[in-house]
Amino acid sequence: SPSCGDDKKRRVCYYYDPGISTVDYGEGHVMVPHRVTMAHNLVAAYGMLGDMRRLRTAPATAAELADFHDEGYLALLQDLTPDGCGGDDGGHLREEGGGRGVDNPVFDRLWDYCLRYSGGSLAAARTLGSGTADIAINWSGGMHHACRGGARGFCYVNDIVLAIRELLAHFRRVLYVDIDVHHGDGVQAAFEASNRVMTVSFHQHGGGFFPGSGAVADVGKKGPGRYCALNVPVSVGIGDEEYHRLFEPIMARVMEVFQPEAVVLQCGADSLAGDRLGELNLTTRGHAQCVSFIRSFNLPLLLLGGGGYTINHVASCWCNETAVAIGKEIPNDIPKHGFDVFYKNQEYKLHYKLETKHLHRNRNTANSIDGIRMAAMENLSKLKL
Ligand code: ZL4
Ligand code: CA
Ligand code: ZN
Repeated sequence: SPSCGDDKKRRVCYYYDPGISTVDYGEGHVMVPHRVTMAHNLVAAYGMLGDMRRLRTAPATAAELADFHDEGYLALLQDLTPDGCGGDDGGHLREEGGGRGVDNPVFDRLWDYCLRYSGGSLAAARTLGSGTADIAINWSGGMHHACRGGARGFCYVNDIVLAIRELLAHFRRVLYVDIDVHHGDGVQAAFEASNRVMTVSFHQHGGGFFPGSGAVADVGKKGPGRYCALNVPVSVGIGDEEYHRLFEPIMARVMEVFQPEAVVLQCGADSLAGDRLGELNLTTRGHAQCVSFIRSFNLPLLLLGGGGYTINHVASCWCNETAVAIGKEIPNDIPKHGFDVFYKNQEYKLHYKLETKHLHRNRNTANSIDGIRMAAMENLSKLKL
């Protein structure tokens, strides 16, 4: 079956900065920036680089980051060193709200890493704004938890907020869709007061799962931006079919009522089955179906990465979604490309299969899915622009 919703080609612009490939969050940390390089190597091995435009990506500047972030926080971030200067508790960055944790370590070249992944998302947004591409891709972006004044959930700079603010200079209304397994809290918070940005997050919710916000009743603060935040919480073990019984009708209605002029899709791959952190059961096809469904609306589209902690799955997922963006069929057999060893335990197939014992028992029911869909539709019916 085809991996994309329609055969029509799109002009795709692809941003990859090799400077992120050796960034290391530290011993044993679950976030591995090298997964983006793995995805890139797969994209190249499948011969897709010739199907996309590639522009030189300059790292962002501190001034560009200051468009959203607090100057004091940026000064701290820029001066941090792994030895602890400017840090707080032996090499970890204080979270906004005062929490201290191992989630946001201070590592070598942290500032440079932030400038590079943000530079990619900003360049991608500018290309869409100029109208010279239909789809722009930056798999190293999608850091949806970062706050104005602090790091949170492995995210230091919120490249998504920066990219959306750039898009707002060109488009009347921007839709943000987040299929990462975690709630897109940082992006929601940044635009809660605005009716020019609608944020929609699908996420695992309940049982203390991070960050804990994003109940279906969470529709944003009182004011003009109310109901421009939509949350679709699901329980452990949801699979493709049930996910799309939510995703497609809800997103079709969002398109009708919000009428966006551009869309940002955060493609966090931690919603895939077998992720180290997420506990959902999506396949690479089910995940990519979100991309092809959003693509079918034919609006300027920014595709970003995000979470994803079983790195061979992440690379397979984003490589396949690059093919979906282009509108190209690619074979399931991973080409020999010198990095094949990473894909041995998925038998060198792009669309990996997991044994049932590696899946999470589905805690969603037909009734719970219908209930969430109806509650989300009810929230959407209250959106008046
Ligand atoms: C780790 O193994 O739920 C960090 C983080 C580092 C290495 C060694 C330390 C071991 C899992 C996570 C101790 C780990 C304890 N190391 C982590 C409340 C928490 C405090 C920290 O996909 N402990 C915090 C953040 C979430 C919490 C998820 C998702 C980002 C995104 C977009 C962010 N934080 C409890 C957890 C490990 C680690 C192993 C970890 N952290 C799992 N979940 C969290 O949405 C990019
Ligand atoms: Ca999400
Ligand atoms: Zn995540």
